Amino acid sequence: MRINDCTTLERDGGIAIITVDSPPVNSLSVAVRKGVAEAMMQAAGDSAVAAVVLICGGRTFFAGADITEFGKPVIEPDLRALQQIVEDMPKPVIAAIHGAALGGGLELALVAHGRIAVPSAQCGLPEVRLGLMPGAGGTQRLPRVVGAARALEMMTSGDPISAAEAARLGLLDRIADEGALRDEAVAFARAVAADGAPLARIRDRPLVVEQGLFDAFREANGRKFRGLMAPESIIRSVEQGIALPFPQALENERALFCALLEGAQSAALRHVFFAQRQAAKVDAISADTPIRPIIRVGVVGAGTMGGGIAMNFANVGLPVTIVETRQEALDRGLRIIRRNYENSAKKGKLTAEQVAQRMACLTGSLALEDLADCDLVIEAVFEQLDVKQELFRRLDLIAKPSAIVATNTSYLDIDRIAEVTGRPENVLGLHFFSPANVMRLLEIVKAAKTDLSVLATAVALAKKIGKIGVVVGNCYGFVGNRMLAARHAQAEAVVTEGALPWDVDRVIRDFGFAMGPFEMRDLVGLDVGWNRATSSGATVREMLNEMGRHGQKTGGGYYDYDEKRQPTPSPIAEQAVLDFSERHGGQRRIVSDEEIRDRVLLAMVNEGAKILDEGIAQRSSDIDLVWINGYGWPAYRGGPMYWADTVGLPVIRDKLKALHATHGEVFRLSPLIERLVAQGKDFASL
Ligand code: T1G
Repeated sequence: MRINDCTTLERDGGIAIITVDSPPVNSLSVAVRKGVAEAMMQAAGDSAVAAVVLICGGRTFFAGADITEFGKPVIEPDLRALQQIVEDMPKPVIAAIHGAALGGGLELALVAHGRIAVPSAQCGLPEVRLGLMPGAGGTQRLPRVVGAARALEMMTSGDPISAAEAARLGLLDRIADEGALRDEAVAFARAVAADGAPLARIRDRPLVVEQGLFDAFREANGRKFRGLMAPESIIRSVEQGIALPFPQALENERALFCALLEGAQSAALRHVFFAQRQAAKVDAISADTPIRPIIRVGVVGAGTMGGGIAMNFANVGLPVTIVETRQEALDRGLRIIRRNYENSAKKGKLTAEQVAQRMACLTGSLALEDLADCDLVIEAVFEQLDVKQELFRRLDLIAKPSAIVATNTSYLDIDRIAEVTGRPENVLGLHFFSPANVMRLLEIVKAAKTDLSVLATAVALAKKIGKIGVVVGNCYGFVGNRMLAARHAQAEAVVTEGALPWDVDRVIRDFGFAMGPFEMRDLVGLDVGWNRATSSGATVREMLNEMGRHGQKTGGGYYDYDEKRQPTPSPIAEQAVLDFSERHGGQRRIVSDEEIRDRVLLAMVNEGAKILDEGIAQRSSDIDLVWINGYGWPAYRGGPMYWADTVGLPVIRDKLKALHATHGEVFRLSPLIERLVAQGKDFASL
């Protein structure tokens, strides 16, 4: 019988089967909670029912609380009330899991009296990724099943575990055959009912915790948890819960959860969660925009970028032909790829078989002609327009007519590259970030003539290879590097005026970045984009390069590095700064941390506003994703445009106007900010 729009209650002999089907992911919305509660109570009152199976339709078991309900008044029954109904049922309840039991979904399964899943299922408590923590008993029940140490790892990483691992840990009681979940769950329920044993509740299990676990865990993860509130709340909930009666431990957990829910970090991370899903929705692309099949991929260039790019496709089983001009460069590139995979295998992230499978997808060649049957060719050659144009002329003659030809350029004008081919509609930018096999961001750059089916294909391909694909327009630096240029101009300006590089890095690191602009420059290499032939000491960076100080790779740049690459401010770099200031900046002065932060971050926000106004980015949250996933903007601050909204655009406007008055044109206020303030709106309203 139908209980409500998303819940049905059926009988299979003495077994009641409650099925929830609430697309897209069976999140525990009001309707789902009401439906399951009502069905449970009917099953409880039905003397012909000996046990209950709780199962979901669609692609997954309950994927957690309904995130869209957060911040709204709670409508009963809330999740904990539903859990109480299940846990207090007078007859066994079996949770039957496929897809993923996540967050509140797993917490609901934990109050059932048994859990069965198909081999492909996953179980996890990913709340920490939303700046939250399990708020429905997860911090109290999971440790009672898998042990406190493993539970802390799962809850503070948010990583789900496989059904096999869950079964090994005792989180699952049985594994069903794929496609037989319902039948095997019914059989399991029937067996439990027939057994007639008292109904075991996880809450009644003892919790044994090794001495010193919590402080050791804090110590081991201090760097990873830096700036984040949720991990500490999770640890505290488990730690404090030990000494409390279970009901009080649940109340303590709830109080910690609510504090996070009402906090700024969770609001920002929930913004990022939805922003990631929004990014794939491109206004110009409709559901019926054709997506081209990408069966074979070609990569030109086996250097750092080309090799990393190629790995993304090999990772998902796509055959990739990598072309180089010299055998030793090709061999070196393939050797580095293999080494990367083998390092992952050493860390347990890949099996030896997976390494072999991925290497088998890669074919090296010295002939562009070997790319003739590729559906997509990506070039990652020297960042010089004439070099790329010449390559595109050749590729245009070799690649099949339907092939998409993409450039990985960071700054060059893609229209100038497309125009040398006879297929500008099949040309776009696929801007990967180094290391390309690790960084999740992919800027998908639409050139003037890029066909929409090519764009749609790139958006779908980004999801397939696990990238966060953000569609951006064709301008100098697109979105990320254009704002990076604005940031760096101010970082260098404040150093010329009186600050030192390590002052700027400290301020930016204290804001939440993993490293500051000068540390990042040393890491990437000061000589990237530097030309010895034309270098004339025109910037501190040129001065350092001319001294042979190219950053970490030469043991010194702005910082000196020891054998473990630990940085210390370099007296040589400091002298270069002072000399440069004397030549260009006049009298040095104290530059406050607040001024450094405002100038560096507001220059980025102002540039982001111009990018929006020019239509280079479709929405402000796309810009947030670019900076979080490409440049390390702290996700718990939501991204530059989200952060500006939290500061308040009127404040941003006034600060920019003041900076414009003191530092000139570079801070001229974006008209978009002026308009939004006048309308009482913010970036998110666009
Ligand atoms: N609530 C509401 N909507 C959700 C949702 C959720 N929990 N999860 C996904 N969606 C939407 C998503 O916005 C998108 O919408 C569509 O579903 C498909 O998602 C008390 C408090 C389940 C692994 O953190 O990890 O429980 O864009 O594109 O790639 O302790 O969604 O189509 O309109 O991601 O196949 C904990 C979050 C919540 C899981 C599927 N649970 N979701 O991935 O599809 S807090 C989570 C995911 C909680 C308790 C606490 C993934 C997925 P639209 P998708 P996918």
